[in-house]
Amino acid sequence: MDDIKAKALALDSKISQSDRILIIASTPVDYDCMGTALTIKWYIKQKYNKESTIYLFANVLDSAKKFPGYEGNINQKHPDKVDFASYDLVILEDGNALRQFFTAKFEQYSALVSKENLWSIDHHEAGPIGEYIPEHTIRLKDSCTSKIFYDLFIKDSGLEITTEVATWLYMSLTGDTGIFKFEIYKDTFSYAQMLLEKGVDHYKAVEFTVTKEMMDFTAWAIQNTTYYSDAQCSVLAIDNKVRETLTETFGKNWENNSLSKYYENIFLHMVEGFPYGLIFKEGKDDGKTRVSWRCSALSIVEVMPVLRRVGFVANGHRNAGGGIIDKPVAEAVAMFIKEMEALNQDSKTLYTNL
Ligand SMILES: [Mn+2]
Repeated sequence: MDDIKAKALALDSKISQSDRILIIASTPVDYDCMGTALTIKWYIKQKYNKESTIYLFANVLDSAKKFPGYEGNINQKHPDKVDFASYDLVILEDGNALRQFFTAKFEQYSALVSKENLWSIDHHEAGPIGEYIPEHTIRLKDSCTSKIFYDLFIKDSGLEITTEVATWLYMSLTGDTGIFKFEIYKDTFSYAQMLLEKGVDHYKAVEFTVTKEMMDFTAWAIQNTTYYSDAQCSVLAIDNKVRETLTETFGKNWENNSLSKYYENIFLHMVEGFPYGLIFKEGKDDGKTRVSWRCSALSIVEVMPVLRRVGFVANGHRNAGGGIIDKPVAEAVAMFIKEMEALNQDSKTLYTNL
């Protein structure tokens, strides 16, 4: 913790010395990366009276663009259009891999920022960024990245957060905890209480509805899920043939609309006996397979190391994350399931029975 505080002080002093500051929000875009970016920008303005720029290099859903403060503050860019070397401070927030900030061509783009000028704030498991810039990585296990920023930078700064800032922080928190379902720590509720006292409207902040299309997709996905009992996994596998069916049913844009989000929220790891839920999807043109997973907080096996063992590059939290492998879907699923079955044979069960 002292080490973390020392790093926070060092970043604060870097902010005070910098004139061109860039904040990059992580991919996939969510309330936490947006709320954190806006809060950092607000802090830099309030404390140092300096402007800063927020970029993200990812698809942003229309629903995400409704995040308060998005318009006019958060800019969707192509990294080719950014003069990375012209910034004297670049802050990466809410992700542990360079790929989440600098796209698949992260080696090319991240090389344009000197390590001296690159900082990271994050609440995920340890990842490549921690190895790349260990002295500049502020990483703690907590509910969301914006809370880490609040605790280390704002809380004792004397700055008074407005209702708008509190709303960003609250939406970050409720977004990343699934409205207080997971990633709960001893101080999560006192923090939420403090934000409510700043005037946050809870119901507005957590308002969430699903489009009919997303609900239809959810029904399709549940029906097309495969259950692997011995591996205690449920798997939705989307290869290029399935993709064609989906395009016929839901139109060309089904992928950009992130139709699987609601399936992820309500289904993955919820079926008794299947505490590990995964979606494997083959890339349209590259033949690579992407995976995303959710598992029960009572699960015993950590999915990320298992995925890495079978060849995935995987990142995220213990109980939710994503990865990629240069293999077709069927092969990737088979390798993963085999590994999980072997673990189950050793331990008889892969989760804590209540
Ligand atoms: Mn987060």
